[in-house]
Amino acid sequence: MHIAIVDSSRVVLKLVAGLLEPRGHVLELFTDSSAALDYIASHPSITALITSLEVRPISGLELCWSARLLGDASRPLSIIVMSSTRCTHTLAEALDSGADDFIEKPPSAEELHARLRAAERLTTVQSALIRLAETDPLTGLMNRRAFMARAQDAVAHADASGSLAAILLDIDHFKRINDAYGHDIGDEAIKAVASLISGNGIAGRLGGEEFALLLPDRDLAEATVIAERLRRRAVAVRVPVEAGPAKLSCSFGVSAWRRGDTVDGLLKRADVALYEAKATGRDRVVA
Ligand code: GH3
Ligand code: MG
Ligand code: MG
Ligand code: MG
Repeated sequence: MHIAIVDSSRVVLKLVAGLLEPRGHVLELFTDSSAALDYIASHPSITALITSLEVRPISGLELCWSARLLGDASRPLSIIVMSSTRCTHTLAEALDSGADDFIEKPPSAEELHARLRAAERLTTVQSALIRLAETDPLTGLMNRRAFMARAQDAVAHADASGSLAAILLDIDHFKRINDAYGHDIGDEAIKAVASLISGNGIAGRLGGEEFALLLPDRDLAEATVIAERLRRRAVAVRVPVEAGPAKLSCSFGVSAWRRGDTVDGLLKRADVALYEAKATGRDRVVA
């Protein structure tokens, strides 16, 4: 595990590190609790925090609380509090502040390893649940909720980088594919389109046979070129069915981020463009 360890004493840090390093854990040691919090906030690979309660400048309890709030439910992080007192009030306070577990200081090797194994079980389950909650089961793409969350980040990033483009696409006359070949072949068509767009940017399935693609650092012209390439590749898709391969096409709406834009604003313009692509004959890109 990638673990942050916080204690005001370098001697304690060294001792704990000496127990964990031989087990292959990657450690970040901090005497400053505020530096530890900054590090954890910017490094999602940290999945465990071991902290003493007696730390500065922010107290151990406050560190637990703040670390717990990072990314709320979408951030797997096991928090283990170390304290030289075994007072039940302190223990309860630590757990109420967001800690998952408590260990006496200095910890014994056996207990520390066992507590970390328990922590790892917890974060593994949590990561699996998060993946399930964010993934569209049919295509493996992000589902709408996960896509919208990522889109918020992408828009925030665009504020600094200056460019971001969005593509919305929808399979044309998809109902006819379902009607002609059945729902299972419809599903295969959806999967084929998903695999066309995955790897091109931040890709999500917004629902049914509608997908979204965010292209960080791309402008409208570049995104239009990408959409046009995807359109041609969609037309070349052949879903194998008994009655001859099923063909499909998609319509595309493209928009570019403008300063002050929200996710809704950006996607709304792509949606208007997509609507126009549908209204003017389908199998086309409108920017
Ligand atoms: P348009 O060109 O205007 O987009 O026409 P369309 O027929 O593609 O669009 P419409 O939105 O009217 O129909 C979408 C259909 O997609 C309706 C619904 O039954 C079907 N659908 C939605 N989700 C799934 C799915 O997961 N699998 C399959 N096979 N069909 C789905
Ligand atoms: Mg439709
Ligand atoms: Mg459609
Ligand atoms: Mg649709």
